[in-house]
Amino acid sequence: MGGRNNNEIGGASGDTIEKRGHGGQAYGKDKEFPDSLNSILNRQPSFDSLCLHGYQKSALALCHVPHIAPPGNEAVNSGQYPLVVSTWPFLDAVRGGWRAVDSGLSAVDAVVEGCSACEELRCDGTVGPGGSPDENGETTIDALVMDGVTMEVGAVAAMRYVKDGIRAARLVMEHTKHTLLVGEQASAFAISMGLPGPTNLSSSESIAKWSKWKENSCQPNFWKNVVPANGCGPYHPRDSLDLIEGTCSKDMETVEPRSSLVGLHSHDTLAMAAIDKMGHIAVGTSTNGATFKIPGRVGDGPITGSSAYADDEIGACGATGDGDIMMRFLPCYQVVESMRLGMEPKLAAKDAISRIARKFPDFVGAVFAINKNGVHAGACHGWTFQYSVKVQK
Ligand code: SD4
Repeated sequence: MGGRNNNEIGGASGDTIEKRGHGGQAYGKDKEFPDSLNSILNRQPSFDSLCLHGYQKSALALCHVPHIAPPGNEAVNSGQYPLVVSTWPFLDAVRGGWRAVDSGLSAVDAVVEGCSACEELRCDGTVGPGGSPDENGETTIDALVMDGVTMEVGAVAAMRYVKDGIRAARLVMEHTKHTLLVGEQASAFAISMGLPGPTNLSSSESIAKWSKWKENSCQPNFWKNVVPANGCGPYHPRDSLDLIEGTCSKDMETVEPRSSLVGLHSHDTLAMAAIDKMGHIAVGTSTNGATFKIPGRVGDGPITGSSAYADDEIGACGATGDGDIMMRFLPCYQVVESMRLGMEPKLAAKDAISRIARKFPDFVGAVFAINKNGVHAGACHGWTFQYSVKVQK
């Protein structure tokens, strides 16, 4: 899954692709969709207002993100709720969230149900158990939930042995005065509060992936300025004198572009936002984080304002991409605060991404933005991005 190459989402470079999921009818500039995308979109013909919005990497440094509102589809982007949005074509997650809001449950319930559906399905092999292994071959979970009514947040990071990331995050939010629990203590907390575990989060797929990476001399990896530069650890800081004298040439590291570490198929985050029937907003995230991360690494997934942010007064944002870079900029906080100052979602999304791209031109990432009326947009840098939206027909 993931569907992030140009072939999968259709051809017109730099144009937004939007498609209703009924009858295989394509709107907008891109009339033809490849079978892979059509089969996803047509799987549930009753979801005729579940849309995928695709933003393609362009030759420009910043993705070119026009939005084409096809005839008859204006309502989708002109503001409407209830509404559920997620990064990527995580359609089952969106359906899970939609069922909750549609039956009158809260926005928090919706993001928890939606993210949980993806964890159970192990979406993309990067959410829930059995996904992206770290350097030790272990799968861990980062997750967050935020209630835009109360501004309460619960999150877990680098959580081991418990597969239900978003439910653990909700337990933190609802049963503690903390915001973020980490590692084995987060697992112990989740289990003590009734979630199943301890569970081995590895799968045959994650172990196979890890073994292949080991065979490839542990490349690519997230180390820098260490020896050995191009092999497996244990690693040691490279002597700074060596650097000055240039005597390190025999162990010179190949500088990997960031996109080879976090790019196309190495990791994804499910970030989801929901507006319920009362107009209340919540966001949730769940991810295994970066594949082959250094054990102990926490990405942007459980960081408030980075992977997601919600404020009932304004709207919400969800993010995906190179969390190590993105968490330095709190792009989702930026998006919501820009909207507070009057920016439309589209401009706020573009602005947040371009702030990062100016400092890190090779970063890979994307955000979606929604305002409290349900107007939505996305922006990306360095890859092709799609987000999924479900509103009432
Ligand atoms: C991370 N941002 O841990 C997450 C992973 C991700 O698209 O979003 N990938 O860095």
